[in-house]
Amino acid sequence: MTMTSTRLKLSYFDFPGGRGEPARLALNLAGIPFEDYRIPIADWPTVKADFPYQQVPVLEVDGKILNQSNAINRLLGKMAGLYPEDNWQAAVCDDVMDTADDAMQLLVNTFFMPEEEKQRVRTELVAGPLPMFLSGLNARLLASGGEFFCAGRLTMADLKILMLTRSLTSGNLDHVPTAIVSDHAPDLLIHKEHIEKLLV
Ligand SMILES: N[C@@H](CCC(=O)N[C@@H](CS)C(=O)NCC(=O)O)C(=O)O
Repeated sequence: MTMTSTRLKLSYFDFPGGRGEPARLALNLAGIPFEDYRIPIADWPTVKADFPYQQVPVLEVDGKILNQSNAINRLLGKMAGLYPEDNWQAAVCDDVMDTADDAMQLLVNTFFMPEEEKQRVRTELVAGPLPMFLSGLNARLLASGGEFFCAGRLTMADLKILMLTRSLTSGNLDHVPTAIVSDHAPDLLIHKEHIEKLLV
């Protein structure tokens, strides 16, 4: 697939996080032109049925549809030079991306809970499952040298983890203390600041 002949359209919600933002960041970092369809949340009920699984992100490549954020991340990561060429490093990149999704999904499951249940479930998550994922990811980062998650350079894995640490430190998640990252994964906080600087 040559970049010059490829028309790309990425559809995702209009906020700097979640499952679609790493793909947007990768395309922007590599200077690859694409149609950046940022769906206003208010429009979602109207446009949802236009997507094959009624979910986003969705990537169109010369009119062909690709679903699933990490399939999109792998394809665009390869096009952008942000996916490891070495098989083992690529597998580590996949491991980290999927783990970021598993950790974030715990919180996504609470988004539409009634307030009392949300508080109870999030308090339980903060007491066990989230620190477990964070300390595991912290160890993963240190095992690969502490700067990047794999291949000794910026990859899609770093962009995925940035979405997790951005979200957890944002203060937008009631009942989740923003210090959860510094308390359980101090190196992930340093990683966040380091990766944010590479994006500007
Ligand atoms: N496994 C899918 C999950 C996609 C997904 O859950 N997308 C969410 C946004 S992050 C969505 O479209 N939510 C709106 C809805 O389900 O109505 C992926 O990784 O792309």
